[in-house]
Amino acid sequence: MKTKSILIGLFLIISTSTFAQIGRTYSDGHGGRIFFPFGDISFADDLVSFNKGNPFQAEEYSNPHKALNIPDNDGSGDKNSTGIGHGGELIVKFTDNTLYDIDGYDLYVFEIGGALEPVDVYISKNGVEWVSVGKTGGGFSKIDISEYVNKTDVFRYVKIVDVKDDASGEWPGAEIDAIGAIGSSMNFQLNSSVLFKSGESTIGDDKLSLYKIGEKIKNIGGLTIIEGYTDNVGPSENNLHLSEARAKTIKSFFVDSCQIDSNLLEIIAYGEVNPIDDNNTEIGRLKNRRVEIIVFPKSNPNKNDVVGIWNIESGELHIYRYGNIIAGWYTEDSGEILGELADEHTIICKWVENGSGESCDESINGRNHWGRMIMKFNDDFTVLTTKWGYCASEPTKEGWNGKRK
Ligand SMILES: [Ca+2]
Ligand SMILES: [Ca+2]
Ligand SMILES: [Ca+2]
Repeated sequence: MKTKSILIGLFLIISTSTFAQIGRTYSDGHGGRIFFPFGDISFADDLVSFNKGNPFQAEEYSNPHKALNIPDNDGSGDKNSTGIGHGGELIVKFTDNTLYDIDGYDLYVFEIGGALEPVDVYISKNGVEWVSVGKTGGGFSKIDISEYVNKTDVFRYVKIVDVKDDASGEWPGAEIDAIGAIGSSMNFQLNSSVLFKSGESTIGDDKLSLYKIGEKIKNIGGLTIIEGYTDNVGPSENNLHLSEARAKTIKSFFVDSCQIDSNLLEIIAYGEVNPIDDNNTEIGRLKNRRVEIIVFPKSNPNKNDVVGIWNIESGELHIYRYGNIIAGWYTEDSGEILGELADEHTIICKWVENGSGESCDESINGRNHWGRMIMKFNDDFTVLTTKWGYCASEPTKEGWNGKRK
């Protein structure tokens, strides 16, 4: 009985708060799916610039905004991608996340089309100085930035340059659907005018946004960097000190008012460098006076684990894990698994797919076929048994079981 109420409690948490932001897998366009620990926020958000190549595709297939946000090319005639053209250059920016080096691959370029034209990839902290991190192409779109960067560096910009491959076929140049950071932090940008009085470093009355961010930091549980920035009015030395004092104040708030471990909070004072807008205008200066908070996920990889490939009756099930976040996919009907680790041997999740015996009124990730599921693993993680249901009903059906591949 006690177990049941705990399970119901977890379902409520999953269905109301975490689905929008927990990790999930996305179709790689070639029959598999790629796991992004932070889900939808992991992808590039803003267009910085686009220089079309020559020749380039028809205007309607060269809209650079189609390379932003989550991968959404569904293989139909409507191209949700950007044909950058021969030698074309696309620069995008992450705003609610940043890219950093994790173990393994860090960056994924979703390129579509049969030819998979190669592109050179560069990353930057500030949009000015660029680091070359290699090339994608030939069906290989993952990039590991580890040999080019320091472990602690965070990057906000990605530049993609088409390498003018001769064998690019009917459509010249690479077609980019999305650009995502597998190694992704979660970022918050707070305007100093909301947090502080002009020129001061004490927090004003409106603390709600800080409390909310504090909650997220506690849920995510990893290292958090608090960055202070100012505009360029006044001596740069003063601006540096002000940005440092403000970052320290935010850190103290998280420690004292949100009970966050101070060892997990670092501050960096930037002063007037790395402006995000024009310091020659009032609105630009307002935007540049800011605090940025970068939250890294806490990773706890575990050898004996639910993570891996499982043979189930209808094909394969792939399970990924980041902390207690569980995401996966299965080969049948392009299925997705979204959930959390309830204990070492139990996953509470939802399955989501293109077709099933019942269609639900509500949709998840744009799909109406889904249901609740509980996965149980045996002691040595070799056998998986599940209970599942349709839509929001109790997961009581049996028979979707598996063995580790
Ligand atoms: Ca993003
Ligand atoms: Ca890496
Ligand atoms: Ca797209």
